[in-house]
Parts: sequence; C-alpha cells; structure tokens
Amino acid sequence: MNSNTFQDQEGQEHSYKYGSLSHTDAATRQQAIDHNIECIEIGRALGSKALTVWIGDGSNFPGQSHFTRQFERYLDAMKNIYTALPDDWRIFSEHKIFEPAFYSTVVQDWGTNYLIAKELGPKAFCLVDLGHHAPNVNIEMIVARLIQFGKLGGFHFNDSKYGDDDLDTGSIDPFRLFLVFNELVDAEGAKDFDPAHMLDQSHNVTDPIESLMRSAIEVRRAYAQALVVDRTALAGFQNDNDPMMASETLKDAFRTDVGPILAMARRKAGGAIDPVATYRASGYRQKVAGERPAVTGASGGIV
Ligand SMILES: [Mn+2]
Repeated sequence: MNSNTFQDQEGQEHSYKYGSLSHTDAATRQQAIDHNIECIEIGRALGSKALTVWIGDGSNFPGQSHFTRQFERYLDAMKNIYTALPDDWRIFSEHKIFEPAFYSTVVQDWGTNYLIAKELGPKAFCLVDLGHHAPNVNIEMIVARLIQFGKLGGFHFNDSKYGDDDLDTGSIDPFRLFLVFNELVDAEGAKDFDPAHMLDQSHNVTDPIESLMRSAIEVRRAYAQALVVDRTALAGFQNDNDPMMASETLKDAFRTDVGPILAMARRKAGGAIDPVATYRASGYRQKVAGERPAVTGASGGIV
C-alpha cells in the first residue's frame, strides 16, 4: 500500500501545501497520520503486508523550516503510524533528494532513511527508488549498506537520465540495474533480507501495459545476469587486488545474453515468448479502449 499525503484530495480539511507528517500544525499532522492508518485498513482488506510512506515535505528556501524540529515532528508522526501496523506488516520509508521541495527535503537520502528505520523499530525498512538520487550516485553501494545492517525493504524500479524521470526499468542504464541485482544475489540468505520488488514509473508516451511488460522483463534479465556472476572467481580477484579481472568478471556476466533462457522460462510458465508482440497481436488494447472512458488531462506523476 502507498499512502498519499503529497497531493491534496477533494474535501480534505487541512492542506499539505506546507507539509504533511512534518507539518507545523498538529491537526494537519494528525490528518496525515489518520490517512496512513486508513491505508493500512484498506491494505488489510486487500491482503497487503506493507505500507510505503513517501512524503513531499521539505522547504524551498533557506530558513523556511527548522531542520531538526521538522524531522522530530516527522518521527513522532511515523511512530503513531508504526504503532497501528499489524504484527505481520512492514513499513517502508522512501527517501528522495528533491522535488517537490527544491531546497531541502525531510527524508532526503538513505542516511536519513536509515535513521528513520532504526528509530521506528524492527518492522521498519528503507525503500530505494532508483530515481530518487543525485545523478551518478552509487545506488548499488547504498543497497549493499542497507542489506549489511538489515534495513533494505525493497525497491521502486525505474530508470532515469537526470532525476526522478520514472522511465521504464533498464531503458537508460541497464548496467546499473545489473549492479543492483549483483548486490541482491550476493546477499541472498542474509538476515532480514526480503526485499519487495515494485515498479514506480510514469508512462506518458508508451502504452503503460507494454511498459510494465518490458520493465518486468528487464528486472528478470538483470537478476538472471547477476546469477551468472562467477562469485568464487570474483572474490579471488578482489582478495588478490586485481581490479582488471574483477571488473571483467562482472562485465562477462552482464554481456551474457540471457534473453533466450528468459523466453524459455516464460513459455514453460504458460506465458509468451515475446510478450509485447503477443499483446499487440491480441488486440487487447483496442478492446478495452472501447469499454473504458479515456482519462482527460495529465498528472505530474510525482512519487
Ligand atoms: Mn517511488
């Protein structure tokens, strides 16, 4: 379940213009807490086992907000939500460097995110959205750190050129996706390691169903490539301080064409060898377009 306190809803009493869970006004914070608790209730009915919280809270100008007091208010509010969490649920906090706040964001990076998960307790974990970092940040290393300290909750997969572009997984930098999965495969069996794999994308120029197919395929491709890594050889090259052969070991796996194996696996599971071509040939899009009214207007898609 994803809560939404970053957009005002119709009929809502207090506006989130100046924040939600970290708002200076107690009644606005309470409204955001109540919304998250309602999301838990809806999630229970749907069979969900986790709540993801991303807030747009932050500031646009130096001096606008007191960093510490703002974060204290956020933590207090999150503790209220955490208390309402069922025993078999987890709560994921999602960090994001900027947007919609462009000077400071309350949950801005994995360090703050780790502090939140640590403060809240054993059911709290960090969610990594690949688009929520500065360009060139080493995301796979963040993943490794969170795994090492038992706080990796999962992912919002997408891809980006600049920021939170929310493009299809693996469409810009498939090597980075592979390196993230390299850390996940390396950590299989680690304590508290049960990451949730989710897609968080904005499909503006493609058929969203096709983009979801492609993204799911790319996630599986990165996983399969990561399984190909010769980890014994890699560990040896690392211990022998042989950066050339260590990096070539990873590149060898990344260059391996696992496409035919993935297609075979899909076919064995009753799926299509070429999902997008099969989907197009089925005429599904045309059929449902005739049944469902078109949505007018577009949203910013900020998450
Ligand atoms: Mn996200």
